[in-house]
Amino acid sequence: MTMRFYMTPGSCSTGIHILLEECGLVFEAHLVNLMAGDHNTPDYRALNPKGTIPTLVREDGTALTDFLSIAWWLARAHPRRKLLPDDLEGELATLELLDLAVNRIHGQGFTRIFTTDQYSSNPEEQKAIKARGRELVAEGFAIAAGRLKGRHQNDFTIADAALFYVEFWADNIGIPLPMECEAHFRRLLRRPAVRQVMLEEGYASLYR
Ligand SMILES: N[C@@H](CCC(=O)N[C@@H](CS)C(=O)NCC(=O)O)C(=O)O
Repeated sequence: MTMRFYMTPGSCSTGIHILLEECGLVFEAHLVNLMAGDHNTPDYRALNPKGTIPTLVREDGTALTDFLSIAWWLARAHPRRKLLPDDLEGELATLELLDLAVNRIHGQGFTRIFTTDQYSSNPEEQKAIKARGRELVAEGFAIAAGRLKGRHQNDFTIADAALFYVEFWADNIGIPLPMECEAHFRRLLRRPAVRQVMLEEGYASLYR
């Protein structure tokens, strides 16, 4: 069976979309409209009980339901694409950066900014929650900038795809990126797989 990729344009699934393109894989893209609540339907919940995207249903019918495990599986299942370094230290550095982007910058920072009402319905509290989100995002990018220093310019691992989607969000809502992250974002925008994904997800006109 063809792989099925459940995604929402411009969301965290964009990072996985890039990795699927980098691997040159054939898959069916299934759009999940979060605003319409597609992720809460019984059919979707049967695939991914957390009701989140991305979800990847593999050729054997088994589903992976979070960014980290999908990215890790793609890298391990397609070793020739070199999406993970061969050495242990390189692998650990990738895991750290992946965690920073997905769990901290996205999970703790952007989640407070984009889904503030999940934290409080009080407008005054919401202001403070959004401000804390921006602080966490800025701190996270400062750490990421330090990790990017001294890396080989052509390196592209699963962590780069994760850092890309949070940089993309920052760029879209006007959060300034540290110099190293800005350069990283611009460099990735030139990769053919990233250009393809931007085109397919409807963002090509923003990044020519
Ligand atoms: N840590 C999860 C985060 C996934 C996530 O939060 N995705 C968001 C979109 S960027 C989502 O599905 N939101 C809908 C919801 O949580 O109700 C992962 O790595 O997959």
